[in-house]
Amino acid sequence: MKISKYLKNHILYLDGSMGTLLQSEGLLPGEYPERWNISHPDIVVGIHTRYYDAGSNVVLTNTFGANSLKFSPEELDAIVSAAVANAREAARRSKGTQEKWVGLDIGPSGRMLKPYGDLDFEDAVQVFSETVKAGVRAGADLIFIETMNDSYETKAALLAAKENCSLPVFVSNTYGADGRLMTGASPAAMVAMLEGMGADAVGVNCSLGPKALIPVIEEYLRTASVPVLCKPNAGMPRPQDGKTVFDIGPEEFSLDMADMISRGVRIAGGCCGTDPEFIRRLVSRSAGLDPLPIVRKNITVVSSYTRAVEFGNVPVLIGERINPTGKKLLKHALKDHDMDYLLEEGISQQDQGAHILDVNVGLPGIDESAMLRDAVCALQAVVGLPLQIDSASPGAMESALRRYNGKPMINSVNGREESMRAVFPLAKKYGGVIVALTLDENGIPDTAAGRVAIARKILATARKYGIRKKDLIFDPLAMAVSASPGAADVALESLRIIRSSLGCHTSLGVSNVSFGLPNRDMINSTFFVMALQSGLSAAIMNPRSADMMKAYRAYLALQGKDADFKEYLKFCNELPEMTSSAVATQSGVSALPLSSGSALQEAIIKGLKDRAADLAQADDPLELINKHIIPALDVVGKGFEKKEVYLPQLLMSAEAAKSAFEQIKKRMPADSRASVYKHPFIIATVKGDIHDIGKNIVKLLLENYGFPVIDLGKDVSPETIVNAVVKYHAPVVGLSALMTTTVPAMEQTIKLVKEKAPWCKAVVGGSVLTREYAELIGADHYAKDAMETVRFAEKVMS
Ligand code: B12
Repeated sequence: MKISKYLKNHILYLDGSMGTLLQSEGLLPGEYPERWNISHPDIVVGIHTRYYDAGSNVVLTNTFGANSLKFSPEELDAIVSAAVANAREAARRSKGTQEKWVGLDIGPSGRMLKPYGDLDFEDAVQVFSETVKAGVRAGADLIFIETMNDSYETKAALLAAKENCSLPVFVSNTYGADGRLMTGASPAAMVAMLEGMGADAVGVNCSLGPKALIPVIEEYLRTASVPVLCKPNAGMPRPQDGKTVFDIGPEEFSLDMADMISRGVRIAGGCCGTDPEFIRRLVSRSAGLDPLPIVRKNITVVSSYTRAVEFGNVPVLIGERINPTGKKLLKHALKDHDMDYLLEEGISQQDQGAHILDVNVGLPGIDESAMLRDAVCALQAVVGLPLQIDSASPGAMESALRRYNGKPMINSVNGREESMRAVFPLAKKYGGVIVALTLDENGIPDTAAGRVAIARKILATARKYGIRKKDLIFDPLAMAVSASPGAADVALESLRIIRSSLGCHTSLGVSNVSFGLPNRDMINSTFFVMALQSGLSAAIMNPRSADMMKAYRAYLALQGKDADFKEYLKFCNELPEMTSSAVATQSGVSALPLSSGSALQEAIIKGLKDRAADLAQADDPLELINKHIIPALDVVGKGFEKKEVYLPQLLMSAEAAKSAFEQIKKRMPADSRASVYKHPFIIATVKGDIHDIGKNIVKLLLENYGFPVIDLGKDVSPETIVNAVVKYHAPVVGLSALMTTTVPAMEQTIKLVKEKAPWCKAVVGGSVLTREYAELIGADHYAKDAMETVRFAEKVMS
């Protein structure tokens, strides 16, 4: 039977953990479990058989880490085909009479994707494609992508599956205690993206124990129209007597999972710490439960890498400023590939309250495909808002949709056959909410009835491509009233009919209405309110226009959509600072202060690399570091701690700080006294820690003061550090650690230095350390900053 058909009326049971069971059979730490498919097939078949015997409908192949980054193409193929054969053999051997399938298991690649890692998105797609193709050749029944903690990598894996097979694809993510993926995505954002791309089931695995996952699962159940899966750990893992243990046993697990099923979960299994007994109890405990129906949610939603924006709650504001039409400075920026300019436009619209950003980079003589892709990649790295990808070129549209980290808005399709033929397949493949313009081969109808007829035609054609009504937003086109006095009325009437008769959401480029008239914002803001009153769901507008934002805030307050007038009052407080409408139509650069200090901090906080480098100009480099770079990173670090900033943003800030630092470095010539010292100062960030900005500053200042420095880099083992100390007979070793979890590695290194190189002094630093703590772990000195390190080096080395 097809698994999708089975899911209509049944609960589907998965298996439990594989890794722990292989370890108990003798798998050694560091050994690749995937190789056991070939070297120990009986053990692997035995484990799968126990799961089928326990009642699993799906067992996942032992291929979690089987990818072309770890294995040669030949070995990958051999592993995957053995793995599928092992699972198939287990299905044959098992006495269980339930329906059985073999799922090709795909875990994360083990590398981070750009911009926060070094793996290119397309390379990641390629890596997952190889595994998918091998799985299909070997005869897997479905693809199971799991334990993904980054939305972008999840997209790469799902795209690889969709491009290389027609098997069902289940996608499971791993959430932290904050209810988000490591890179920041909320459950609603993940559901939006994955469903948009056609995942057949979505859900959660690993992460935490079942109870702690309830809020995440509830959000999946609220938003997903496909079956929701849950495959938790047996509680939180913790170390005990050198072993990893879990708090929850099979009985409690089965009770918790039965609760999940009665909430609506349709696919259930276990992850780390679970075994066949957990699955047996889960199956018997939930045997009498009727599966809840899977309900279509009809939520119109777009997403960025962190958040989902749903239509229908409050009217959605789509910032229109990233569009070169009539903007000289933006045209120049695009021609110069000046991404920081675009980013500032994006950030300033976000600051003013936009929910989504329109991105249009179409210019004659420009490679629009490359530019739109680059603009989308740059924007999504620093701006947390979903993007509306705006292009008339299907090629450019596809290059941007591919790289987009979420479910975008697609601007636009229209009633022309040619347009629908080009846009709908893209929307079907990559997901997205499509803005549909009510015009066709005969132009724009003069009447509301004519425009609504085109909307109906677009809806019917979209259905043929498998695109549902909820993923279309109609723009009935606001024409200039100066050219046609009835234009506003026709647009408003169209809005009313589309909302009430077709039940679809609507959008309008509001400012078109005022072309040719003076004081345009006056007309625009009044028309905006009239449109909102007529059922407008989203407006493409200028969020930096005070008039437009006044109208919007007042409208929400009057509609009772602003609890306790919170947003209204906040807006009133900020109003005096807001640029006037006239100024707001100029470039985004003006929004940032241009004087050195705070502008540099702001550039770092916002992750603007080139701008940070430009601003890192001052006579006193140390002051620049201490008063601007470090405080800016502190702001970001605190935001990260409070879960207001996510890893990708932290990374962009670090990149901006580094580029400022590079500038400073260029202007600090090394001291000529270098030759005075016979032995070098050795410096490193300790094992497990990749923070190196502070360490690099210390190094720079030491060199500036004439000390020869050997920098061993970051994530350096105690042995490597000690070997260098001995080799160079270094009088001082400087160690950096920024995380509580890496201070033990620092302690270990100091111990080894004292043992193998007793002459060498250890000076330590990094934001988690204190003088007392440094003493406790045996350091000779704690230096709170780079200058203090220099003073210590002078004392010891001179
Ligand atoms: C930038 C940054 C990053 C960047 C690092 C980029 C890079 N190339 O360094 C990226 C994005 C990669 C990153 C990753 C992570 N980070 Co981080 N990161 C930061 C951040 C915001 C700033 C650090 C920094 O560069 N500060 C500026 C420098 C100049 O200051 P400094 O290092 O303290 O250096 C000064 C002194 O301490 C001293 N000093 C420094 N080194 C040395 C060495 C010697 C020998 C001496 C004598 C003195 C000395 O002199 C320096 C100059 O005055 C901090 C928050 C913060 N404010 O500290 C979090 C922070 C350190 N990160 C944190 C975390 C949790 C992580 C991640 C685990 C996140 C994740 N979930 O993946 C990963 C860690 C990966 C790993 N295995 O290391 C936590 C650590 C929490 C803790 N207490 O353990 C922090 C504190 C953020 C937070 N508040 O939660 N991070």
